[in-house]
Amino acid sequence: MPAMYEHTAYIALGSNLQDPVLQVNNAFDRLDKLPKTNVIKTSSLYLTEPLGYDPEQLKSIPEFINAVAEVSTDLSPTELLDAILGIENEAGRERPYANAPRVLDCDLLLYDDVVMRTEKLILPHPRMHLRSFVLLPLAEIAPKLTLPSLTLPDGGNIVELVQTYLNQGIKKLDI
Ligand code: PH2
Ligand code: MG
Ligand code: MG
Repeated sequence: MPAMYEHTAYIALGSNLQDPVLQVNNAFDRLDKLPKTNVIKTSSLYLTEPLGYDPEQLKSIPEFINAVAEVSTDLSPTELLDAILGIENEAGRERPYANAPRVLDCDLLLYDDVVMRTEKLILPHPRMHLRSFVLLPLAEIAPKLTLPSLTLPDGGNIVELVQTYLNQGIKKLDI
């Protein structure tokens, strides 16, 4: 699908509850149905080990399905954020504690070259460059992407960045 709108944004999707493959595929559909927004590209789905939990917690955290979508949009960054939080809520997202297992997490990674830091939204996403479950699917659909260097330790090209994290457990699914 060609870009129909002014702006390009990348959104990371993650799920580790209630049929994660279905949840992520549904999220692709919901993104495409947002006003003034079209999905341009979707990555493969990746089965990923939970990252950022202590060893005791890990025993009770299911593996994730992660993916990234590129969208073309005329929504502003905050409008797009509100829209994707709406998609999380429709999927039945609950937040009992930080990083709790979730039916759907939608994180706005990048919006054009916008660099911003408000209470509600930080762009680029402040942890995206540390996470294979974001970088690998992003590199798959946007290998030429260069991240706004201001916020990154080493800036640079997404494909180079991803090499650092290939030891984080991640497996591309053939579906
Ligand atoms: N999301 C987190 C914390 N850890 N690990 C994986 N593998 N995938 C995620 O989406 C994920 C995570 C917080 O949002
Ligand atoms: Mg997240
Ligand atoms: Mg989130």
